[in-house]
Amino acid sequence: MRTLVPTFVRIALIACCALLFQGTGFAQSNLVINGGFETGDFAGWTTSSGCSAIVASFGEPLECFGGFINQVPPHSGTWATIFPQEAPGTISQAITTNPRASYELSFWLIAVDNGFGFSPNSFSVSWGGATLFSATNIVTSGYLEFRFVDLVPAGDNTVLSFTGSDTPAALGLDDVSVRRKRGEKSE
Ligand SMILES: [Ca+2]
Repeated sequence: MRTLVPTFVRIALIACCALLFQGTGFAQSNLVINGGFETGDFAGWTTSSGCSAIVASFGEPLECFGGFINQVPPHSGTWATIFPQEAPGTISQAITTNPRASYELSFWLIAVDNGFGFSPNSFSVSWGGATLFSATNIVTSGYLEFRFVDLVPAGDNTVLSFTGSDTPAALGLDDVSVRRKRGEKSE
């Protein structure tokens, strides 16, 4: 279930929907803690992946990963999460959710080849244990936005989880947001 959409279509959709959201009051606060990783670490997130998932800044050495210079830029700010190893890394966060509401998830993903090629790599995202998107050998020329709407929560908490691997270079993940849709019944 890929949601890759040409850039011009995305821009048009975002412009269109930004106006709609403005009109309907859709935009709610981001429920993800440290969704842009700007603490410089995994504050708010859970990970046990060692060097398979790292919060990194562009051009800095990865002490956790042999001192290689990080070639993955952030989407915004200074920091992003990278998945630089053949062994998959996973990060997750339990989002406080209202069982009667619905939610929108957005994040940005990039594949960097460092001159060594993109493949093999893998990436997946799950919401409440259900896989929303999974792909291998992803190729990008820059950050792509992924957006999932009308997500049903698993309960009072819904676990959002990302898993990535990249053998020749790295995948980058940044600006993760989960927003509640306005208009549902209050609890
Ligand atoms: Ca960031």
